[in-house]
Amino acid sequence: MGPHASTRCSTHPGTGTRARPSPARDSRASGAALAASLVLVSLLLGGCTAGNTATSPVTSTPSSSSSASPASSPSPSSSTGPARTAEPQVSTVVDRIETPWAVAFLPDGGALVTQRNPATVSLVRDGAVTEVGHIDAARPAGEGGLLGIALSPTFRTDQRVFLFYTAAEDNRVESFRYADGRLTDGRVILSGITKNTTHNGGRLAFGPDGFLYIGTGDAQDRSAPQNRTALNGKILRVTAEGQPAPGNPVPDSPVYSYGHRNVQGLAWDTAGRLWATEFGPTVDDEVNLIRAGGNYGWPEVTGAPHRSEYLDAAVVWPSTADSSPSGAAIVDGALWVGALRGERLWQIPLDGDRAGEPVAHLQGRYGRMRDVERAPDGSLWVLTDNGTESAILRVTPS
Ligand SMILES: [Ca+2]
Repeated sequence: MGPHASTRCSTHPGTGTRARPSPARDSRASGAALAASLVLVSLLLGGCTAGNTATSPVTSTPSSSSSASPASSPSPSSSTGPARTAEPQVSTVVDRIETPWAVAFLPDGGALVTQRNPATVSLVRDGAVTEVGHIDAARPAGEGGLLGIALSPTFRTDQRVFLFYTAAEDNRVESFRYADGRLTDGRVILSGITKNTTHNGGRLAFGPDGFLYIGTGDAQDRSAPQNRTALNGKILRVTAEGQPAPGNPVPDSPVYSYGHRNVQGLAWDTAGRLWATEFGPTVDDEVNLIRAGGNYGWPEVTGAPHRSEYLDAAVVWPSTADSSPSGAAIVDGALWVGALRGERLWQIPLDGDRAGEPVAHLQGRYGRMRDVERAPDGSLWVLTDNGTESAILRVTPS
């Protein structure tokens, strides 16, 4: 199948490729387990039971010239830290759904949810889940499959929906028309993003500038993120037709920022600043404040090493066992981040271009969290990632 083969969308469940229903695991599981073990060892050696700074997230200003030092905060499970907020209220929207990965809200109040492994797009309305399309060209494997979704900023007039998925040859973005409960008229707008069983990126979001931003991963090619002509290890910025957006740092290139390992979340604040989450290796999960043309360091550096040639992360989790930050959304002046391995919802207060100390919510109560999106009513929808037993939650910050 050629890279631009059209994708047939079916409204019939059961057609096309089906993936194993078993829950997928992060490729970093063993490494993170090792890191957790090391932390445990350090705890035992240190003889401490609280105030474990080794696993506490730290924040830094994005400027490498800053003198900001890591916060010596207590562990997130401690109740003595500053600026704690009450646990948010949680209700269940969908109590059982297979591998939901991303959600986009329709103007009519429904929501479209991608499901990675069955490669289906489903309509969620009033708690009911109805399949509206199957991406036959998707080839789910490992962390790949049907991933991100974004609605056109002019959806009311053009009905276009954008999907990121892993195909036979590559990762790609295809737009469809969604009307009358069906996806039709598939048009591949960007292909040739290298795929792998891990590090596929996959997040899609339209920015306040009306252009489509695409988070990609390094697909285990460590040369790609620092190669400014490669599509992997980047945040890309393109038009709805997949062309490089005007004003990109390098003319006629879709690359917006580089040096990323595996971008998973994209969210803009009210001032138009873009914040992005990214998986670290076994250390240094990151939240980054994204600047056009910025180099975020991978694979040369991680975290916030204050090196002049790289932009520091705004938030660093030294242990990926605490986070593995995935989807993100901004509500009430805070960045809310769903954690996969961390199995919690992180609230990160934002103050201009500074990120405050992350606060953990719902730890261990709902399993892994894959996506967080702001719903039209101002609540957060959280998509959990527990294989066939995943759920969609409605979370209302207190
Ligand atoms: Ca980085």
